[in-house]
Amino acid sequence: ANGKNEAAKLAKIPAAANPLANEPSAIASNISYHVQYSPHFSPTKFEPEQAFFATAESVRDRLIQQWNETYHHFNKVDLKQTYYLSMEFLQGRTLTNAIGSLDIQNAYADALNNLGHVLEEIAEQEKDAALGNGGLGRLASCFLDSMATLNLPAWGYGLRYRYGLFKQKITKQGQEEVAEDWLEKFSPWEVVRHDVVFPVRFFGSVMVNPNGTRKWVGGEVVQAVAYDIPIPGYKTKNTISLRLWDAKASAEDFNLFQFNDGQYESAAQLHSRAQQICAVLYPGDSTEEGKLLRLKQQFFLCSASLQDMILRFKERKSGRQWSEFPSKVAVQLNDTHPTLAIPELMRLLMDEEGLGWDEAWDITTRTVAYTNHTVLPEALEKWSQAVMWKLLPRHMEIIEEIDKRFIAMVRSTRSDLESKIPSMCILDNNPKKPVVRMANLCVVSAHTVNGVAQLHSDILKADLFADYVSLWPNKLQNKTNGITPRRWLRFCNPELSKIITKWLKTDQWVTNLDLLVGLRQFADNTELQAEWESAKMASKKHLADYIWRVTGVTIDPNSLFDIQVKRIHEYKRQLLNILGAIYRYKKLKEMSPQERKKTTPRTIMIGGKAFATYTNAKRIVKLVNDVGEFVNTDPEVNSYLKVVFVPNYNVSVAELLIPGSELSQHISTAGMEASGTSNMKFSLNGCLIIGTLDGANVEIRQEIGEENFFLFGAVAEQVPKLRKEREDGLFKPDPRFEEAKQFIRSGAFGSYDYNPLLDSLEGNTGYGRGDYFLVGYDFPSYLEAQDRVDQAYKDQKKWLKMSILSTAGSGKFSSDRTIAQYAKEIWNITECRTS
Ligand code: NBG
Repeated sequence: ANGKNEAAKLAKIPAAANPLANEPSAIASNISYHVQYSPHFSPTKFEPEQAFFATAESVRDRLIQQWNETYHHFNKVDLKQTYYLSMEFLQGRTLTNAIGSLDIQNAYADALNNLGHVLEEIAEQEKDAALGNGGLGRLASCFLDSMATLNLPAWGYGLRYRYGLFKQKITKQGQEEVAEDWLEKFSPWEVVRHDVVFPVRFFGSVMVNPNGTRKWVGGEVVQAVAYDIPIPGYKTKNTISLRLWDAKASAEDFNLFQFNDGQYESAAQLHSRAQQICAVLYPGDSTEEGKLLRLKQQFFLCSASLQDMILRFKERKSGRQWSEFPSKVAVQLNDTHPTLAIPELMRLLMDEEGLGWDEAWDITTRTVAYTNHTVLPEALEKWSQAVMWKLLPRHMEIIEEIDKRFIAMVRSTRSDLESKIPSMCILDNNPKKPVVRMANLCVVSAHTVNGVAQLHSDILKADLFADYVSLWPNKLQNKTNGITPRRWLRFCNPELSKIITKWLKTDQWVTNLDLLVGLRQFADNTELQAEWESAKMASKKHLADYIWRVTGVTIDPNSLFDIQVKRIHEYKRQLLNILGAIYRYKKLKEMSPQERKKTTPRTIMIGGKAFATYTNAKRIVKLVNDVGEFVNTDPEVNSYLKVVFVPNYNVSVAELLIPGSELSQHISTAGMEASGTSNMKFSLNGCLIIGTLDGANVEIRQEIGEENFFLFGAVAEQVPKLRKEREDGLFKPDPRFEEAKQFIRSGAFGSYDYNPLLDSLEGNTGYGRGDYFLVGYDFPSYLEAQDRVDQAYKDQKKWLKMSILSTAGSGKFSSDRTIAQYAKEIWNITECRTS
């Protein structure tokens, strides 16, 4: 279908009696209304892009109705509400998810057909909203989906970055970063709230009032403006909000005098400074960048969100006691990025509302909870005290006082912890580099701290936060991550979903994922296996088409599709994968044609973005591309092995890759990946995992059964000892490892200098001496696990059974389960259904 120049025809569509009805004719009329009366393009065209915006606006009309009702209902019932504070939300596209949640896919598909378009094509017009880096941001988005679906009174709060995560271009030099303009035209999903505006101050000084109370004054004040995005629950009226703050200066900040004097830039200086705040998403994911601006962003999010919560608390019922606050408001800090919510809530309660320290502290600590997402030391935020004093002088006073009181409390109640105080307290006063340790501030102030998978929480307990656990034995909890089964199975893999519904005789699994276990009894059933296989094959073909379109590489849908997609990081060990691929190539070359025919053909796909200044990560991207070019053009082996770098990995690309995957790699050094969440997505879609005992892999393996998981590698407890042995020169590398490295050093993949990367596997890595991530140690067991994969794939019946059992065992990893646990065990909130 082609809707070229059909805009004129749209005008002839009769207006529906109820344009919000869900019949295709009403939908078509609603879409046509938007083309004519909220036109964003010249009036003659109705091509896919215009059709997307008009369609999205018609969906938004439907959402707004439910959304308003939900808001009024929450307001009236006035239950305790959760506010999920996150510097990142990786929403991806919205259209398919929204009409799927409203359960009107078919009507929309029909309506668009009548208008000369195909729904899937229209959906692909949408740009991803990539306001996040990776797992942490995507988790926040999955959580919103579950909060809405579970009818929980909960909202997300974040920032409206003008430019989200960069777009990755692959050139001869490797990765190139390009700004991703998700707001280039506009986003049909956001609604600006001109009446929701709060002032946020930076810099300035602290004034002492005659009565001894203190007030933060002066500095510069920026306005935070709310942009709301509706988050529909699945097949429920409840539609909650993701509130994103944008920064703007007020009219008084525009210096008309200077402007008239021709000093245009300085006249608008405050305006451009305000604009900088939400200009770009800062790289999270284990880097230390951006300092002052990043700190400004963090405070901006915290201050605006808390002012909004406090206003709502007051408005919902006038004259109520402050002591009620923690029974109406739960604040969840997504990692340490929004830690400033703690001193900001203290400040607002004391300096603006007139409460005393003890009451403010009691309220704050009963309101705030903190999730830790990493044990990597470089990702544990530490802010320079000097920078903090400058930007947030009043907050530094408050942080000092929290620290002083904490130390006094430990001294008076737990003299046995005296020697631990220097590492437990908040301010690190090392004269060389005095810093505020944000994780410590969180643990000291939050009522609950949680890790994101059992192993990770155990490591936090035993290691990073061990002394706090001895002080507060019940503060630390585990909440194993989850993913939304709507986006990550129901909508991205409709083929497989249909089969599941058929065999379970219900589609209730979409909101009760534990029901998937009902597939276990059919895992051997040849009829199910045949259906399963053909769904997988269809997805593989679809994926092969995509790969051809974006890379020009032809891949064979009959080969084993083996995928590793995630941010490029040394601890995630994409290097282990590519070294394994190189070794496989070398063995294939040594074989006779007859021998080769007996091997299992493989297509290895690797994708992910490297942070712009992370040199080794960028070298890895380049290496994968070079290996691909070399292997894929070798006619002797390229029907048995292909290596493809999938460019610009993002949420939408994931939705395409995951259904077509058969094996996926989750191969981090044990103890380093806090949880991982793509492992859950792959497993849910019947993809087998090759992996280490790390993060949520441990629990996935437990749930789907050891025999359905290709395990290899050192376990977390061994790691320190192995690192020590490596440092002491006691490690004897396997000859296969040496052979693969040597092949790269020989220059087989071109003239690029890979020596620094290879040296990180031997000498000094900057992390400590020698192969810190233990690629060498794990290499032999990795190859052996890969042999088991090849063997298993030869027996397709067995493979299909394992695949079915993977899906059947994935029920636990629904974010509905995770969120229900947060709601009950941390937030103490209950359902609030809009009828
Ligand atoms: C990441 C971890 C992942 C985890 C996600 C979501 C950060 C700081 N942490 O293992 O690396 O799955 O958080 O919890 O981005």
